Amino acid sequence: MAQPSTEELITRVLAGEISALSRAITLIESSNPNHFAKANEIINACLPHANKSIRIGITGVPGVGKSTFIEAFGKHLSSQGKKIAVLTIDPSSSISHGSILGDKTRMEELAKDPNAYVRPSASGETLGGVARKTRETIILCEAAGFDTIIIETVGVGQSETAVHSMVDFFLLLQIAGAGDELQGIKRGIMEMADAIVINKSDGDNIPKTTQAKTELSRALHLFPSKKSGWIPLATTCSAKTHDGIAEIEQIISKYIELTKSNGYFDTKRVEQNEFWLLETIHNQLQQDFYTNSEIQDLLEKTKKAVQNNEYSPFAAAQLLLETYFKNKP
Ligand SMILES: Nc1nc2c(ncn2[C@@H]2O[C@H](COP(=O)(O)OP(=O)(O)OP(=O)(O)O)[C@@H](O)[C@H]2O)c(=O)[nH]1
Ligand SMILES: [Mg+2]
Repeated sequence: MAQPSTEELITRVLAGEISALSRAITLIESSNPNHFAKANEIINACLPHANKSIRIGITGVPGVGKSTFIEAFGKHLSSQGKKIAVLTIDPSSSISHGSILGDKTRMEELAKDPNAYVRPSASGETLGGVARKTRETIILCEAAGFDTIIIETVGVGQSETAVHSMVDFFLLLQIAGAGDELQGIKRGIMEMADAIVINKSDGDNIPKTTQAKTELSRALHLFPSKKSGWIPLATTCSAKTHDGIAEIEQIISKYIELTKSNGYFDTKRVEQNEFWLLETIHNQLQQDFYTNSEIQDLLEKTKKAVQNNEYSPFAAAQLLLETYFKNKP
């Protein structure tokens, strides 16, 4: 099949055509340098049509029910005529493989929904790479008419920070009785959360989740107040029975209403754009530096010299940087 021209692809993405959207995202994800210019052209054309959605980040340790929750929440939004794009950030998926397939199967119903689009993250990438591509994918999805963007990330490592810096609302999913230790919840992640939702609040589990909600609500009040003016809250839900799902939508709506009226919503997006501008520069500079073959050789040698106390780390760094910049046009 002939490849559509970039212009045609743009027209079709803007018309909300899913196959064109998928193709454009594949161009963004491609590591083929010939695709960079095309991808950038598409992103630039989409930018004026982007920015109109609500972006929601969902995190929580493996097995907490993120995918099941997103399916329930997504169906709920879809039933009101909303258009939902679900992206996942999983920098480890190239190693663990299973996740991508797992997510697809677990969100089967949502993936079939005409109002929804489910797209797992690019595999075989560093977090920096995945994050940049996801940011750009958000733009394309918004331009294609999706009004709610949901980003799922595994609750381990640095990926929450990356997701937090690309969403409006950050939701932490937990289960009751596992203990913070077990759930790998670092204080930093709790502080980032705009809401903590205790999932699996069904059957015999309800008393435990209700108690966890009370304890968490108390703990959340001890956290420093947020720039958004929003006080994070704890609630319960069951992704299985859909109990509490509608309430979570209301919580998010209230947050959006508050932050749009006090200006924080726009300020945060401006700050996020600045963050990604600098982040991309840092990433590319680093990559260019460390993949330079002369630098790679010299770095090995200087590492040894530093180990043997022949060079101070600072003098060695200086030497490396001077060598790097000398060869730049
Ligand atoms: N009882 C009950 N089980 C649930 C609920 N939500 C999810 N589960 C089950 O918990 C298991 C894990 O759910 P997933 O949605 O795959 O969890 P996840 O957080 O996306 O997991 P990873 O993608 O591996 O990080 C599945 O067996 C679900 O059926 C719930 O609300 N109640
Ligand atoms: Mg999942």
